[in-house]
Amino acid sequence: PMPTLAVVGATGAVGAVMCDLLSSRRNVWGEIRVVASARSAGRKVQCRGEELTVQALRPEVFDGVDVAMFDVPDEISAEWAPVAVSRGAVAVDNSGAFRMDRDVPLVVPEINPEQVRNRPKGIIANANCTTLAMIVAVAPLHREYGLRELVLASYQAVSGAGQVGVDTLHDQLAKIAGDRVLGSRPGNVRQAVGDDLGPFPAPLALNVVPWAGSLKEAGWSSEELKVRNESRKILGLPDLKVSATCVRVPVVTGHSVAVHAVFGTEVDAEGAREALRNAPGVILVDDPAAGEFPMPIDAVGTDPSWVGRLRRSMDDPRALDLFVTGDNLRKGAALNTAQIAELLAAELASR
Ligand code: 2RA
Repeated sequence: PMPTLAVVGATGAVGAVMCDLLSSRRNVWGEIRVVASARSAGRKVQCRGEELTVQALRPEVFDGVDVAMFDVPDEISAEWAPVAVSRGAVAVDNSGAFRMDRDVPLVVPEINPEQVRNRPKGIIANANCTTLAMIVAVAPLHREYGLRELVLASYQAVSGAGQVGVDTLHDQLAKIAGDRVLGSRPGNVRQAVGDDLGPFPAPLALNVVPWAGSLKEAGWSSEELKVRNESRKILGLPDLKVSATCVRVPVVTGHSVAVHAVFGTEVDAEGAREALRNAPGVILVDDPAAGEFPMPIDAVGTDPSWVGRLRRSMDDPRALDLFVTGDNLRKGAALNTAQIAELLAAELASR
């Protein structure tokens, strides 16, 4: 029999993309159960051409489930992933609750697929969307040259903050449309947008906001620490130097990262391009003369990390500069989770 899958958080921004993906990827699942909070129970969701009824999150919903995916906030995952495991499922968690737990592997199938089998808690974690977009492109360069340091700035889309982030940006754009004075005087965008900033600390329309997540020690944001800690864990480089500045931009979907990567050996741009051309999950889009760069408007709705603007540093023969864009809801969330779940389905099938 084909394994049974539960999708927890099926009605959220990532859950909706997950249902799309499950409808378009090679089908490895028997029954699919869609699960959400009691508030969403009874709603209908389209998946694999079937209309599925959303079930409320409760322990019994995991009975008979082989793999349970969680696309829910940290505290819901922290409570419910162990419940799913206790009912016999393997949990694949897209929240931040377990990523840095020593007994939970942090898996990116293009990079460390073997880690799925190393799951003493029955839980496998999916990385943060910003880490994922970048790491798929950085890993092949690490294999080639030996990574020592990452200095990066992100350009993160509003859907990283969920559907409420998308609604907030579109509401703000509607409020400012047509007023050609906005953006030319201090404060006038703030006035036009009003007090409702949604999940963001400042207006996103006509602006960039150098902040994502919550305040942590010494002025770092939670998002910046995630990129550092998760990159180290995924690459198996506990001492990797990472300096990240995470920035929110008025883009609906598609996180981008400008990366300065320092390696242990000298690099050459053509060799790096060749490594990226051969890397799984990467598409090289690097023809500035033709106006071809990785950009969210092109990467949205696609699977790979788009990489371009690749240059060898002018001042350090061991460093590369590059720009990466990936769909934060797909590779950054639902797709990576689906790929991990498919590795588990293959493992179950081989038993
Ligand atoms: C964001 N990385 O973009 C977060 C979501 N997980 O807000």
